[in-house]
Order: sequence, then structure tokens, then C-alpha cells
Amino acid sequence: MSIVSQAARNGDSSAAEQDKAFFDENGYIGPFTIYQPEVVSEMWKKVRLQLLDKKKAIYGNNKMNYDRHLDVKILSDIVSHPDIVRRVQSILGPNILCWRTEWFPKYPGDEATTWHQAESFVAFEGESKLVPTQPHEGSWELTVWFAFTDAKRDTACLKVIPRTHRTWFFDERRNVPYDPSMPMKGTGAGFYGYDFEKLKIDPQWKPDESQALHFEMQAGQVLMFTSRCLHGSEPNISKDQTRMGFAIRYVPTDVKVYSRHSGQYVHFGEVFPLDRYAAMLVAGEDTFAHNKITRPLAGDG
Ligand SMILES: O=C(O)CCC(=O)C(=O)O
Ligand SMILES: [Fe+2]
Repeated sequence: MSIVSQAARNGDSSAAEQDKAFFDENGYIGPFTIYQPEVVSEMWKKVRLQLLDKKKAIYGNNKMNYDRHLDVKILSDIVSHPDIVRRVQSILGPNILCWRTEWFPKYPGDEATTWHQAESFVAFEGESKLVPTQPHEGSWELTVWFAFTDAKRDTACLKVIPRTHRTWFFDERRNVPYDPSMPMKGTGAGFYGYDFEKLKIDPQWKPDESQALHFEMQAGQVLMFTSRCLHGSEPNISKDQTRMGFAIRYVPTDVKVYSRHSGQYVHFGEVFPLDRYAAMLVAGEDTFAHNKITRPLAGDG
């Protein structure tokens, strides 16, 4: 049985076409409101506690809490939310997998996330995690960055340099060792323990900061972008406000996930065994059957 998309139900093709045209040109769309701030703050209170209970977490007692949409119902609901999925479909087509969710916390005093780009998510250690099996004219991966808390200029809002997604400034295939002492205070060069500077194709190149857009977001909003588009975030210069980003990553069903990994991957110094991993089919059908598939969680959670 296929999950019928909201766009298909509404026959809302012009909105979808506008989304796609804007995205193709700029490399991002949004922000959009998915939940009101009061609603998301109640959700966050529950999710925080549920994250601590790792009995059903597929990577066991792993500090990163990747892919907790596979066992936490509220996260599964966000990943498969019709207003998110409909827009993801406008960009990636009808058949959609969520292949990864991850957390981007910024505590008071935390450094910026340096400018970076990605697509197949080699992510510093190893091999491409994503391998498309069909030709794609445009993007074949999309991140939906969900704000669990407000993210304002002084609390590490996201920033993007539009229209940079057609040029590679970084080589994501290079392996870079994990160094927990990164980011180095004051350098702004860090990426949660990896030195993204080492991936620069031209070491002299500097992004044109004057073109950067800063996206201040309320809790419950999302920004959607291709990771190929230069993106990062500001430092959290507030005294007492944590900013919590929940990055949801989607691909169309033709993309093979972890096909070059034999049973596990390593990231941020942790091992992620893949024996319980599955990609979540949030829209359409999976006629390719490249990946082990699961469905959004049912029940009340
Ligand atoms: O939240 C951040 O600081 C960075 C997020 C990011 O790079 C991503 O979602 O790919
Ligand atoms: Fe990123």
C-alpha cells in the first residue's frame, strides 16, 4: 500500500512547482511553520526524557542519538508530518525515504558551525553513505532542519549562502580524523570535533559572507536545504538558552543507503552498528527495494 501524498490529495501542483523552482535556483526553501511554539515546547519536554531511554534505540547506548525517529513516536510523527513530506516530495519526487535523523545542540557559549557542504555524507570517516542508482537532474538529498527551540541571531541560527549548491568548495570524500578538542575556541573552524578546513578544495578560498542569509526561526519551524548549499550556524552567545536543532535527512527511494558499509560505521568517535537500521518510507512506494525499509511508528507513543 502506498502512502498518498498531501500534495496529490490537494491537487496542489502549482505550490509544489513554485517550491521546486525556488529550491533549484537557491538551494533552500523556508522557513515554514509546522507546529506552534507552545506545542513544540510540550513535545520537546517529552522527547528529552524519551531520548534518555535507549532500550529500543537501534544504536544502543550511543551518545549521538542518531535515528531516534525509529523508536520515539513524536520524532517519527515529525519525520512523516504531511506538511513536511509534501514539500520534500515537491523537490525529491513522490517516493521518499528518511535515511537519517540527528541532533545539533548549541549550548550557551558554543562556537559557530563552520561553513560546509555535503551530499553523499562521507562525513569525514570512510565511504559515501548515499549512492544514487538513477540519474538526477537536480538534488537527490534534502535536509529538513527542525527547530525544537527558538534559534535566533544570538542563539545559533542557521545561515546559508544561496545559489552555492552547484559548485563544490569542499571535497567531502576526504577522510579527516575526529578530534574531540575541535572546535578550537575562537577559530570558528570547527564542526563538532572535525576540522572542515581540511576539506577545502582551494585552501585559500573564503566564502563570501556578504551573501549569507541568516534564518532566525521559532520553535516548530523548519528550513529545508540541500547540504550541497553552503550552510552553517552562528555561535550561541546567549547566557542561558540552549538551541536544539533536529536535522531530518531525506532521499528518493532509488538511493542506496550504507551499501558500501559492512555492518557498521564510525562517526564522532562512536561505532554505529547497522544490524537494526532501516530507512523509513514516509511517502510513495519503494519499487527499487535497495534498502531495508520501515514505516512511520503507529500508536500513541
Ligand atoms: O545546526 C547546525 O549548527 C548545523 C546543521 C547542519 O549542518 C546540518 O543540518 O546539516
Ligand atoms: Fe550540515
